Amino acid sequence: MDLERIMHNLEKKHPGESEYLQAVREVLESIVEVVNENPHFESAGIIERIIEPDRIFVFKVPWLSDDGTVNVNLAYRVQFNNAIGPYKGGLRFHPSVNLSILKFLGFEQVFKNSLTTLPMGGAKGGSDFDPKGKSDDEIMRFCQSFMLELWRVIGAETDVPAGDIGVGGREIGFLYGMYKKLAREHTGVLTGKGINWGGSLIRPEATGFGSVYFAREMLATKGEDIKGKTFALSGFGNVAWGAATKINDFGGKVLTISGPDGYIYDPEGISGDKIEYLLELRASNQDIVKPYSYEYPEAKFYQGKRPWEVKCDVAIPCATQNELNKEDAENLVENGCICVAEGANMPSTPAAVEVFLENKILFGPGKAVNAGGVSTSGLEMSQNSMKLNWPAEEVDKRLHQIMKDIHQACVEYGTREDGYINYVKGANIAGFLKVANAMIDQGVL
Ligand code: NDP
Ligand code: 2IT
Repeated sequence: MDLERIMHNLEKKHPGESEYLQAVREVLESIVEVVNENPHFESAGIIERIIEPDRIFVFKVPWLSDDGTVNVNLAYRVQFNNAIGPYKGGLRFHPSVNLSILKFLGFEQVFKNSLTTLPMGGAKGGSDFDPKGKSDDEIMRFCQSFMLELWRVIGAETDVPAGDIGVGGREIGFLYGMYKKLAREHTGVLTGKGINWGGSLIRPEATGFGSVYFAREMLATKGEDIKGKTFALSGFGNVAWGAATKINDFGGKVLTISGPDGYIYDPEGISGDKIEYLLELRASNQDIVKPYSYEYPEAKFYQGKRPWEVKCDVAIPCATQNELNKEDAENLVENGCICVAEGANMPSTPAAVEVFLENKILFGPGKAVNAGGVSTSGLEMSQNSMKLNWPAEEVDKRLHQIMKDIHQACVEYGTREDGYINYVKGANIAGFLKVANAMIDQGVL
């Protein structure tokens, strides 16, 4: 496989799509040997086919503010690959959303979903709409207008969206309501639904819980445990909340959380009431991080800074892509961090990943670590198909087993001769093989 030629062609076709090109290069670098050992992948054009999405829908979303102003946002659905199951992946509402970001997320989702052991293809969608500061009515009107277009191209057996940044239970409710009205059916077309109308228990917690289950498996390879360890987390959204909760359950201490404006360092640990308090702030649409330091004077707010300067045993970035750079990685390693588990999608820059691998610390890439979210979405789809609900313990048990299985796949494909587990390679190879073999079976499409 001529990696540089493939990347050169892709860059020429999609100039400036930096996140997408970054994600493709990372996967191709990991699988180059496997592709070279399997010439039938090359002769079937698997690489050229797997790096481009099947199709992309782009549409405008007009909506009315409470004061009567007309607004127009841009929205997308990237259907990347459905070789192993219906397209599946979240929707992101954030002002930074563009095609490059959604293509990178859709591409990552293909391999992540393959790792989950469940039959799901990869997709991603969203809009440059900013939910911050909007009223519930405005969010509802936006979601309804968004679904007025999207409903034509999704379906329970075709393409099943879910949440991501800026899309949680409230947004899924409004989106689902509109879909149901248009399609005249009550079906598992979205995941992350409310518990009384088709949702699964544990789905809200699943990405964070799964990330901690995965980190626990990583630590166990070194004879280490979560109990007594200190954790630096970024973000305080859905993923960080679930992770913080589970770290506390396992006896770890969460030292930091962050927002776009800075981070909080709480030397006494963020647990119990403090997590509840953050949930309250979040629900009130306020700036979520700073007020914490007023409520809990033992904590300090560091304006404009990122949590990676704090001494910790384990770091779990849970905010957004490229939020942890080379310097941050060097800081973490220097301060004795032994494990970095990516709760977010692609939060570490390529240079940061290199630092982790060179220093042989445990490094888990997002597509393995945060796969618990979409796995539990897959479990929600199973429950919808069977028209029944599993109890929380059942879902959690399955989630836990899936995370163990993903870890095992990474160990199988990523263990080097010197015994170091390269989870990046392991996850990419394991995820790739299943999709590539399915594509071979199904012919050139
Ligand atoms: P949320 O919208 O619930 O939370 C996002 C968090 O990141 C918030 O704390 C937000 O702060 C912060 N944030 C957003 N943009 C930035 C930025 N530019 N700089 C610093 N902080 C920022 O999203 P999720 O928790 O769902 O998603 C977080 C990450 O996890 C994303 O990478 C997502 O793709 C990934 N992920 C999510 C899954 C899920 O099931 N939800 C599954 C797998 C991965 P604020 O609110 O102040 O803006
Ligand atoms: O990045 C992700 O895996 C998600 N946002 C969850 C996708 C899903 O379909 O549950």
